[in-house]
Formats: sequence, C-alpha cells, structure tokens
Amino acid sequence: MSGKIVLYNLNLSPPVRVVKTVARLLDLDLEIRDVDLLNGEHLKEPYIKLNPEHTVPTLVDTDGFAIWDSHTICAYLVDKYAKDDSLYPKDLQLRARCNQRLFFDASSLFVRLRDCSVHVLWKGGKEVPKDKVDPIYAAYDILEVFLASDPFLVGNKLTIADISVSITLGLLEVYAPLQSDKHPKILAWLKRVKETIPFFDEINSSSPEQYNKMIQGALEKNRQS
Ligand SMILES: N[C@@H](CCC(=O)N[C@@H](CS)C(=O)NCC(=O)O)C(=O)O
Repeated sequence: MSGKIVLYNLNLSPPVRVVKTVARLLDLDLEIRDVDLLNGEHLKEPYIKLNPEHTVPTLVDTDGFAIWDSHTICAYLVDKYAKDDSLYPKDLQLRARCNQRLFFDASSLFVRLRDCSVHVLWKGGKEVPKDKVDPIYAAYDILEVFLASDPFLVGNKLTIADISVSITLGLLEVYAPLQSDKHPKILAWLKRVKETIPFFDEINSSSPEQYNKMIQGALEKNRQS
C-alpha cells in the first residue's frame, strides 16, 4: 500500500475529472495511476479484479478499500474527509436532492454522452444522428428547470452534483452546444460553478477540445471507409 489515496486515471474521462476536482477541493493528495484504456488494460487483471465493471475512475483508499463510480467516490470522499458537509449535505432532504441530481448525471447525461461516443468511436458512425442529439437537448431542458429558482443544483451552495453535471456538460457540448436564448440558466450556472472553483479550468478546460478533435477525426475516417 502506498500510503496515499490512489486514483486510477484517464485524463479525458469526465468522471475521473469530477473526482480530481472534488479531491482538490478537499485538499487530498492523490497518487494518480494512468489506465491504458485504448490497449484494454482495464479489461485485464489486475484492474478487472479491483473493479469488475472495468471503468475509470476507481479509487483505492489508504486502507486498501476500493470503490468506483465517480458519484459514489465523491460522496465517500466528502463523507470521510471534508471539514463540513456543504459539498454533500447531511440534511436528509438536501442529500436526497443532491443524490437525485447525481443520478440524473449518471443515468441521463453521461449515458447520452456515451451513446454518442460509442456510435462514432466504436460503431463507425459517419455522423451523429438527430435521435442521439435530441435527447441531449431534452436533458438540457430539464436542467433549465432544475436551475429555475436556485443558483446551484441544490439550493444556494456548490455540491458534488454541480461538479458532476458541469463536467459532463463540457463534453456533451461537442454534440449539442448550449444556446444563450434556450439555456440561459445553465450558462449562468456554469459560469458560477467555474467562479466558485478557481482551479476548475486547470483540471477541465483542455478536455472538451481534445475530445472534439478525437470525435471529428473519427467521423472523418468513418466517412472515408
Ligand atoms: N458511472 C461511471 C461511468 C464511468 C465510465 O463509464 N468511464 C468510462 C471512461 S469515461 C470507462 O471507464 N469506460 C470503459 C469501460 O466501460 O469499459 C462513473 O461515473 O464513474
């Protein structure tokens, strides 16, 4: 055991960057171990033994406890290491609302992003069809409602839900750019999240461009084949 909390990493991955952002807010010193997803390292031992779902991020705490899924990891880190509960409130109803937003990220936003990625990167898609882009815009409409009367996704304070959702949106925008006339609440909230986390861009800003390059390159190649 290294004595440090270990994070299994892929820089481009939104859920990994969510954990990195939360860990930095908590002042945690992580040992970063890259996982070579392109060459299938995540599908083999020893990684598959650590996390049978073979996803990144996986976190291993200093006592050897292993946990994965960014939402679960962030909740765990705040519960265990934060000085207070503001990032993941203990109040029953605030926590329920925070969980609802986290599950919205996991079950709606991230799934729609993965659908588009799989279509282009693994299924040879020559374009991203409307039936994959429309559900992203439908999710944005729901987010506009979540943000109708509060500055953050759970009331007036930043929580791990804001971090998860904002980072997923960074890549979703590659397929469905936000529009100032249709998504004013989301755009104002994104600005607020970035202002609240001074190092947000340091961890997250280069990935949407890199991801966009990868997707445009794959689309180009798929069109030629
Ligand atoms: N719900 C998970 C999603 C994690 C996920 O799907 N990560 C992708 C990279 S962005 C991955 O590891 N894919 C490899 C695989 O599913 O085999 C989380 O929030 O951590």
